[in-house]
Amino acid sequence: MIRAALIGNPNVGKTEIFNRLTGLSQNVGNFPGVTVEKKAGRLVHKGQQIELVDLPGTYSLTAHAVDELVARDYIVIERPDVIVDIVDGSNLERNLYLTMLLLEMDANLVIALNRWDMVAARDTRIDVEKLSRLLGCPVVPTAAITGEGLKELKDSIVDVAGQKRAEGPKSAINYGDDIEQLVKRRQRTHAASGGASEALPHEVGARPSRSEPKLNTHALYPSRSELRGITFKNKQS
Ligand SMILES: Nc1nc2c(ncn2[C@@H]2O[C@H](COP(=O)(O)OP(=O)(O)OP(=O)(O)O)[C@@H](O)[C@H]2O)c(=O)[nH]1
Ligand SMILES: [Mg+2]
Repeated sequence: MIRAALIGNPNVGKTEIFNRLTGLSQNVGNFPGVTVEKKAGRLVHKGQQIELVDLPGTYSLTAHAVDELVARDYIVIERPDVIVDIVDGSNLERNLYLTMLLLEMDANLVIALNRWDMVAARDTRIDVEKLSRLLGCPVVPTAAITGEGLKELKDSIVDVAGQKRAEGPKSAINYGDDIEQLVKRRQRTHAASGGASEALPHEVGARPSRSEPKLNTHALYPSRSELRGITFKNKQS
């Protein structure tokens, strides 16, 4: 059984995708301790049972609002095998903020680049391959309203679930020189105190490990300015 969760900003098409993937095999309840509706459903793909949860729409994972708290707790505590991050392709940069937070939490990600029908109708194109390479996870263009790309999305969920999870955090985001230097300084203090000082933001969601207090802050991922290079004007128009 693969346990997967759908996450994304509000109104990006999570429920539309959830309904299309799970059809009628859904049940509705509440997340524990809160009156936030929890929709769970099942599907079978390539002979694999997949349990899918539709998380509340959220811009962030700071847990300041109840929806953020529910989404964050689900990821940290339940640790689903795959997190499907539904990104509104017609509003890419704003949506990628949550993606960055998920990468920081070392989530096993598949990205659905939804509203692809709207992206396709514009004079801007998205370099999907480059985005996938930069983020280090599969990126699947989808149009939930037509069903386009949903088979490929299911393929990616099964593929990613089958990949062996890396031990500990595998990546961190490059925030630019100033912040990276600050983080490095904090890491040194953190290591010197035997990992006893308060947790760094990078560690939220990471499994605590006393023997390995150092964090990987190498620039495996691009800065925001680099990410801007993945959309480009369509020359034909
Ligand atoms: N054009 C287009 N519209 C879409 C697509 N996917 C979803 N929508 C529309 O976007 C609106 C929001 O879809 P939902 O599935 O309710 O979005 P959600 O992410 O579940 O929203 P919240 O649960 O409120 O966070 C609906 O009107 C959908 O019909 C898509 O791929 N293309
Ligand atoms: Mg919804």
